[in-house]
Amino acid sequence: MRRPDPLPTWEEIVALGAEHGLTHMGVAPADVLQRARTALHERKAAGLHAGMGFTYRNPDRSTDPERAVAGARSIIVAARPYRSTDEPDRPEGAQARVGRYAWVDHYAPLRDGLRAITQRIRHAGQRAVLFADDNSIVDREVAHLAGIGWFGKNANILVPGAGSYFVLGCVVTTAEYPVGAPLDDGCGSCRRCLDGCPTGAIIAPGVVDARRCLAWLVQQPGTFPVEYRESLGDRLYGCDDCQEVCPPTVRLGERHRVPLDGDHPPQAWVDVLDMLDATDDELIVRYGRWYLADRDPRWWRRNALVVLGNVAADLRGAHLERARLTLERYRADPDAILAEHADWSARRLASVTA
Ligand code: B12
Ligand code: SF4
Ligand code: SF4
Repeated sequence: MRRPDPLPTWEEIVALGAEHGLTHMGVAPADVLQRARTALHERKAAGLHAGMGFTYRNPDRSTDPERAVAGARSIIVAARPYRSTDEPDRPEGAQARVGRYAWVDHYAPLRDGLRAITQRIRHAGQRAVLFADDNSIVDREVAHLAGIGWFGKNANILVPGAGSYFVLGCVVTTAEYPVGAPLDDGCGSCRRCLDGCPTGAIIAPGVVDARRCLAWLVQQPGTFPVEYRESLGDRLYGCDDCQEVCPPTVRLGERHRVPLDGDHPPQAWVDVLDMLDATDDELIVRYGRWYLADRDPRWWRRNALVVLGNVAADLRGAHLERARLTLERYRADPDAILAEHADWSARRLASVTA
């Protein structure tokens, strides 16, 4: 039988992570995440989770590292930047905007880096399991405890000197590494994110009401709330407003940019008329790595119809004609939800072009 390797030092772990683009790393203690557990229970009871599953499905599990890895002693946390070196220009036509984190798959390279660390620790005879955007652990709380960044009032983790355009992941392990300490608040008296959220979803510093948050409303199944349809503007998937107004993120994020590598071309803009003409199979091929409630592309079409209602008035000539025909076609769709959204958009277009 192979003898275990020596446990990699913390410096070796950091170097291994850096090889994979993990620019900031730290260690959190493998204790119950008590603050996050309380917040999940309280916000769920108050309805702020808007029916979301994810970490809310079982708060006692998603806040207990011991249930993720028996005998866990440390949580190695890593951040990988996703602000890109290229900023694709908005093409012509009925274009919808995609949140930066979803332009390409940034979680795949994050997981590659975490996997390399996991394997190195396992070769030393310790247990280690990676989690990134997984329902088993609350990523931001462990990043906060590891001292990777501070909790911004927009609820994102802000890396000092770099801002919040980072995806987060961790390795829960039985190996022991020296733990970090939470950082001091870096927001000060700023409150731009609270004031800049288009729907007022940040109801208190660090507290998002998902019932109003566009990032959740585009993901949830069912009817898009009428009161937030105009606020959706041209967003199809994700919302970056509370980060786009954040001074440290906008200014300092310049220093951490990554090239847009991925299996697909970057999807910063989507032509909603093309989207509304596509088949289910075509949509799954193009956007299948995005979260999709019920695995049903009708929710992407629903979002595309609302965006079309919001952007169609700026279209001209053949684009405008195609938008009108598309909305008329969907108004007669046998899917009552799509027909209702098309009707809303057609009426909005008629009212602003009258
Ligand atoms: C559910 C979820 C969502 C939901 C709910 C978001 C939310 N704020 O909870 C929705 C769909 C809305 C969402 C949106 C987004 N998400 Co999201 N999401 C998650 C997920 C799956 C769970 C988050 C969770 O458990 N929330 C529960 C509540 C309790 O947590 P919280 O709001 O962070 O609460 C803490 C603070 O309130 C803090 N706190 C307590 N007291 C105080 C007081 C003050 C003054 C402050 C400032 C804070 C504070 O302590 C609480 C407990 O930790 C994680 C992945 C994961 N497994 O963790 C990704 C994750 C949080 N999402 C992420 C991203 C990138 C986004 C978006 C930017 C995507 C986009 N462009 O659309 C937006 C940002 C919206 C926002 N402002 O939060 C990243 C965040 C990266 C980062 N740098 O912080 C994560 C970590 C995914 C990942 N692994 O990279 N998301
Ligand atoms: S993601 Fe958009 S809607 Fe949600 S809190 Fe941030 S700015 Fe508001
Ligand atoms: S906009 Fe201001 S208050 Fe909000 S997270 Fe950024 S620095 Fe903090």
